[in-house]
Amino acid sequence: MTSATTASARACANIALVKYWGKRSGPGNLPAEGSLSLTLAALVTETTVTFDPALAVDELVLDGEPANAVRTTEFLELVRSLGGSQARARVVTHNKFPTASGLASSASGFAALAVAATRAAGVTIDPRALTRLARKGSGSAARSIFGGFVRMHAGDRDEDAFAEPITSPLLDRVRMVIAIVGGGAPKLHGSRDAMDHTAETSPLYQAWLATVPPDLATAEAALAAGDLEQLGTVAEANALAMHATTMAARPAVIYWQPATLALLAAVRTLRGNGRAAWATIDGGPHVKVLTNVEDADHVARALAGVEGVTATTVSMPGAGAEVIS
Ligand code: 2P0
Repeated sequence: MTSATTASARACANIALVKYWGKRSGPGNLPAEGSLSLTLAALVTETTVTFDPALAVDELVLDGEPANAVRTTEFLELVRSLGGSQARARVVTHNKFPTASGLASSASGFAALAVAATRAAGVTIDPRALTRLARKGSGSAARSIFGGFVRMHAGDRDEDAFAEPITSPLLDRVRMVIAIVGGGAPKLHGSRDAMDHTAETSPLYQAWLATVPPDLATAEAALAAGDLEQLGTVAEANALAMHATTMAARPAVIYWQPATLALLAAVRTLRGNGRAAWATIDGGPHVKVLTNVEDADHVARALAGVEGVTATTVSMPGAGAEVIS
């Protein structure tokens, strides 16, 4: 019997500026359209994977507690199919987030798992293939393989549905303020089920899909030109279109709380006062605000004063997923 092999990895979550919301049918967790994101230094997951011939089943420990390993095992089966270790694995993962709820932990989680598991299994894999592997764990995880601005391609086939980094003069200047909306309500709708439900029942879904390619083109042009206003404007509009689509699903999927709307109003006020501030919202009530290094602290203070906001964090762009031991 061979001995246990282990590796640890760190990955940052990412926030989409042009959202992924809807899958193509069939295997491989293929997105219906592309997406574009910013990886964030403030949202870090660290994961250690140990392939151990003494284990009978895969085990998952999430933030110190034993957790359901079904999705982890599905993912580890993909790693084992790449020809490295065939042993079961113990996965110990920790989200080092300022708060635990609804902050893209599946993106950082599956990116860190992809890096740690392939390394621990002894599988050699190039970065693009690693993004495709991470995508099969969670669509947004493909983007967390890279730091900074990242473009996910929907492609026509499995091989074409990968993520790649995008260079931009904005990378040094951009910041994201994360405003956490409290209330303690657990997330009502997991993203995976909610996007399938939206695709099946929302009369706005086809219009949403038609919105994404031109929004991607606008966002990429803004990144190339270093135009934060253009990037922020399209990001806010794209997020609101995604949420309009989910709200029109039957029955509706509504992620917002009263503080979410209050934050959107505060962001408009900040812009009216000449500040750089554009909002985006994911599968939860929190609001993330794209801003620049000059305005980040002012924006964070303003958002902290909105009723219902329990915490704010200013994040720099984060690095790509990497092995840490
Ligand atoms: C995104 N979200 O682009 C969008 C916007 C949430 C809102 O990707 O089913 O957990 O695992 O592929 O990646 C969340 O969905 O979905 C997500 P799966 P995932 O960031």
